[in-house]
Amino acid sequence: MVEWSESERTIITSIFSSLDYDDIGAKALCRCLIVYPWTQRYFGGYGNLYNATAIKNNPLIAAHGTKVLHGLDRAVKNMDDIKATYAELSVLHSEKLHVDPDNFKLLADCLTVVIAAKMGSAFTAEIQAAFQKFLCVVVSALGRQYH
Ligand code: HEG
Repeated sequence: MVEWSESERTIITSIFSSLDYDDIGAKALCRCLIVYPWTQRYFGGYGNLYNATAIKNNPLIAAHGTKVLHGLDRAVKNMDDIKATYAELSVLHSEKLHVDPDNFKLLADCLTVVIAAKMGSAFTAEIQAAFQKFLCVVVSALGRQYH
């Protein structure tokens, strides 16, 4: 069981309460698809992913980025049981979507970079530590149902 301090809980809740889901979600997913191009293979039905410009202008990718970020809301609301919260989503990514679980960490890191860029100097070491801890638990939970 993961232990959260009050200050970690406050940091995570406050990051998500002031988040622009459309902007950050799209930027994080775009960054992942551009920096780690092999992650594009799961989005074959999403139209033009030919280069960075095409990816950034693709409305289906932007919408999916928003959806993924809203997927994280559930972890924020259930910080004490992220594992169970994501059991079903993990099964979906494993058995139906066949997403390699290594990719969860890549997307999580892209999200950290995008949030850090947005927050600038407000993204202190303490905030970074709490945020990366949170994403680490999410990544682990999403990978739980793989076998
Ligand atoms: Mg996944 C669907 C969340 C990483 C590829 N992802 C979804 C859905 C959610 C979600 C909430 C919708 C599920 C549904 O329709 O019931 N994804 C989610 C999170 C994270 C993640 C929270 C990690 C932080 N996903 C991820 C990664 C890839 C991926 C790294 C591939 C590189 N997700 C993926 C695909 C779909 C979803 C291909 C189906 C999209 C579709 O149906 O159009």
